[in-house]
Amino acid sequence: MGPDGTVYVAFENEQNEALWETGEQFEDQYLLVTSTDGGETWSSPTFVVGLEDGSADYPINVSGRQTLTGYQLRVNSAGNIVASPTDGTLYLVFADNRNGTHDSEEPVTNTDVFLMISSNGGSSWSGPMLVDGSGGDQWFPWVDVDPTTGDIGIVYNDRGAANGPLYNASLLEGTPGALSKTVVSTAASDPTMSRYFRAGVEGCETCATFHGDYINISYGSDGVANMVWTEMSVPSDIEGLFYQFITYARQ
Ligand SMILES: [Ca+2]
Ligand SMILES: [Ca+2]
Ligand SMILES: [Ca+2]
Repeated sequence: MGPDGTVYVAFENEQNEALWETGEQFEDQYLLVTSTDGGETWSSPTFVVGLEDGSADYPINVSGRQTLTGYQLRVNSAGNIVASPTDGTLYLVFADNRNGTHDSEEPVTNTDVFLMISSNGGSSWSGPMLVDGSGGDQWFPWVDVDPTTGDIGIVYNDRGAANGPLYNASLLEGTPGALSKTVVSTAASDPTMSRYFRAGVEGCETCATFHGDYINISYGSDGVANMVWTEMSVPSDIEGLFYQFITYARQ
């Protein structure tokens, strides 16, 4: 909700076939609807951005869901929208595989986090701005605005420079184009050695098919970022496998 009370809802759908590459069975776009009367009535949807997250853009896991290379976790491209409480600027984040091997029979992920910005209530947008283009996967982004400064924070899962077994929860803070990154997880997660949701497929027997959808950041009135994410770093009752815990941090 913007400082003038306008409500903004962003959502994905698969219906814009003009964005699909040859052979796609689905591919998402982000749309926006707004309400200026507290949700009594809503605008028609307007286009924000097309995504590279279709049926030929990600590997498929044992459950028939999109996943990341070397993992079995179900993932998707979704992020969120937030309106700055200080000046009403809209920020929308998502992650997709436009910088990986996509529209292929054998997609290889290098998903990245992107930011869309609107300074006129969603009438027009700038972006996608690449905010973390590291060579491994970055996914499940969430953005919020620090009400004391107007700066943004984006939390997301992060495999870093290359796609090994481990990932962390990372945080970008600052202004668009001048974001600084810190790792907020206490220890790296290993979703290939999971106590729960084990895929049971050859070469990835103990890979988790689910790691929680999604992770989140919310700034308090004190300007501190409150963050939650799923962490798979704590040894479980089965040797070598890790629990899935909900982890919280303030920064
Ligand atoms: Ca496309
Ligand atoms: Ca595609
Ligand atoms: Ca990446």
